[in-house]
Amino acid sequence: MATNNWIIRTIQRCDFMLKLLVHLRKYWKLVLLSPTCMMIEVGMDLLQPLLLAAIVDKGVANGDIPFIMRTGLLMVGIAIIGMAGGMGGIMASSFAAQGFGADLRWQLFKKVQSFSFANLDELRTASLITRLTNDVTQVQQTVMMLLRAFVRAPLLSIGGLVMAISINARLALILLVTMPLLALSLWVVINKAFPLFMEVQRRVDRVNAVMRENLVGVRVIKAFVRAAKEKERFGSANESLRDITTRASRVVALQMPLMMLLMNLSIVAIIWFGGIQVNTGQMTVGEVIAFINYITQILFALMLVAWVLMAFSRAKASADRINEVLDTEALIREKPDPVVSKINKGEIVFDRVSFQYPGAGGAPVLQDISFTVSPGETVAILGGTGAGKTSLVNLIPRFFDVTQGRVLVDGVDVRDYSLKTLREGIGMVPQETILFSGSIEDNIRWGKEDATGEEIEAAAKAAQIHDFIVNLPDGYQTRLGQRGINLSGGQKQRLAIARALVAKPAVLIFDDSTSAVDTGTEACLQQSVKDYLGRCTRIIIAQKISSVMRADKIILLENGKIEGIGTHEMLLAKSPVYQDIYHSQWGQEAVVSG
Ligand code: TTP
Ligand code: MG
Repeated sequence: MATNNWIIRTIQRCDFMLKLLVHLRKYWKLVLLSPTCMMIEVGMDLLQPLLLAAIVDKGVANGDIPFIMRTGLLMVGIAIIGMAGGMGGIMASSFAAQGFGADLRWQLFKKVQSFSFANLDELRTASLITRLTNDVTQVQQTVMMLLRAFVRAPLLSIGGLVMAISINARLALILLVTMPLLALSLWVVINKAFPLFMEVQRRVDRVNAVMRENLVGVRVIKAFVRAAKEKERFGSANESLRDITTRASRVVALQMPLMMLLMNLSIVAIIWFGGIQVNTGQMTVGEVIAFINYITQILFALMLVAWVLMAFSRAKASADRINEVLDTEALIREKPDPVVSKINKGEIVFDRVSFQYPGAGGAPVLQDISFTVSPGETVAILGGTGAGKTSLVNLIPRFFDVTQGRVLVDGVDVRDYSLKTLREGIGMVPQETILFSGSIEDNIRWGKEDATGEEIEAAAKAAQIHDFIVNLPDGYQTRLGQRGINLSGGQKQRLAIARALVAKPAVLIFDDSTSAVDTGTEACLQQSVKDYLGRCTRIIIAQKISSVMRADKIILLENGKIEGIGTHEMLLAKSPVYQDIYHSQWGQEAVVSG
């Protein structure tokens, strides 16, 4: 019963690997070639002791030099064939493993691309990076080892056993004692090492996590003079990794001398009993030598198994993390038969929408939101920080799905469009500006791949960034990011606006996109964007009244509920909350732009 459990547990332990090995399917030719080559190598390895025995028994015993030479040459020839087999095996298995790794990375990458925002919130970016690189490499190495050792070890041990028995079955009985002892010692070592290696992997994770946080936040760490504290944190993670690795290595190190002891004891036993048989003429000296050779090969093969099992336990942590990504279901799914018509009017309707972030408890972030934006209208969403403005607009391009109610664009539920149609029809300038490395022109063209030079310039002009760009030494070709220039917050925002403008979508959403732009520039920008876009629906999120007062309609959001809808004048007359905001900002921006 206990054995059964152990076997089941072992199979369950290996299950993670089987799931990944499916990706090897494509390389079946290499996967088959590898053991074939290996068979040649092992076969040659198994022949050598026989020839050695012949040299000793026939050549040396009779002083037959030509025989020794012939057999010696034969041994060299066999060694060369064996080497060729070995090299072929290594090459086949490493090509297969490399291909496997590349495919796995590709699968993971594709999967991540299909993730919705909620998925990405759950599996953090930094962790995904480790999974796509480090973890894949770990598994890839294990696959390579598997391809080699799992074929070599059984071949060598069974082949060795057959040869040993064929030489002298009685002497082979020694193996009956040695093998169980060896298996037992292996079992003990592996059982001790397994949990330790699991812990090693966890602590590697921990070191990675601390390091990632520090690299990402190094500026903040400096600003808050936290370097000493962070060093301490990293130091302790690093030391705990070292400690556990040392412990694991100690256990593994124990295995080698134990094996050697068993092996040497076996050799002593063979020489002892073999010697007796040589004396009585039942066995030759050469046979004893060959026998010792085979026993050594068998024991080494078993050691190889031990190594593979160790590597397996190390790869498990990585494989689990990879499987977790592959098994994650994208939370936003497209309808199998989406609506084909494109978005061109730009009408938006929120129909009794409530929304709660997946996995979040408490009150919904948005409650019972209903409003209509007619084509070509400019609607502003005003509300304090955390009111739910970003959450609200994120529902339009379906970054998240509503919990209740529905969102319609051009009269069609957003869930009925394909994501491509929907998102092509809706332009977005996100609250957090993200630009890519490359030239300024590349970054604007990002919004529309086939944009002409004029289109790019027009968009930049409308975003009030053209004058700045042409004054740069390389103009539109100026590089950003790594080894390029850095932009100020407001410059980045305007570049992101240009990127969204260039595609001229039917609906444009600006999520607090002018927060870092001064009031004067903002007023110009609003006008130029309006002129540029013509009849395009615009949704502008803002916290400043000055940014919204010219809008056709203002939606006042508070704590996820609509507090009031109307023009500036209407709200000023009726809504006490709006009046409060207005008066608190009065004398600042309100005056400047009013
Ligand atoms: P937001 O919708 O981000 O609030 P906001 O855009 O009005 O605020 P700000 O002006 O500062 O940009 O957040 C509303 C609530 O939803 C807030 O309690 C945080 C929560 N939230 C999440 O849980 N997950 C998310 O991805 C986001 C964007 C918000
Ligand atoms: Mg926001």
